Amino acid sequence: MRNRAAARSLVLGALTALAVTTPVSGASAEGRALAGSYCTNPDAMPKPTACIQLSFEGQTAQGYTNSSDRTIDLRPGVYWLTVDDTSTAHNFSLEAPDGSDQDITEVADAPGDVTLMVNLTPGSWTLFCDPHRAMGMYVDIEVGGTGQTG
Ligand SMILES: [Cu+2]
Repeated sequence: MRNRAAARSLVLGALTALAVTTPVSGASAEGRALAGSYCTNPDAMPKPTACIQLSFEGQTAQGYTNSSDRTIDLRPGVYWLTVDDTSTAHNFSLEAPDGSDQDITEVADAPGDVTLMVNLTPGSWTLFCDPHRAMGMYVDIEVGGTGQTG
C-alpha cells in the first residue's frame, strides 16, 4: 500500500516537472507532436461541442457520445502534447496507465495552446474533459509495440 502510494506520487511528480506552459518551438517536437483540440459532432451530448480530438501524424481520434473512433495507437516514447483550450466549459486532463491523472488546463480558463512533454509508457492512457468524460468526451491512447529510438 505504502509503495503504491509512493509510486503514484512519483509519476505525478515526473509529469508535473515536465510540464511546459510556454509555447515550444516546432523543431523540438518534430515527429513527436500530438495535437489535442475540441471538436463538434452532432451526436455529442449534452451539446455537439462536447467533443475532444487527438491527432498524431495520419491518425485522428474523436471522443464524443458513442464514438466508434476514439482510439489512437502510439509507440512508447517521449512526445510533445499540445492542447488548444479555447473553452471555458471544457478542459484537458491526462490519465496514466496507473490511474493517476493530471489537469493540463482548467475548466474555467481558456489559455489557448499549452504544451506538455510526456513520456508515454506502454499501457492505456486517456485524454479527457473532466465535466464531460462520462458523456464520452475522451480519447484513448493505446501505447505498445517497439519504442522509439533517439
Ligand atoms: Cu467537456
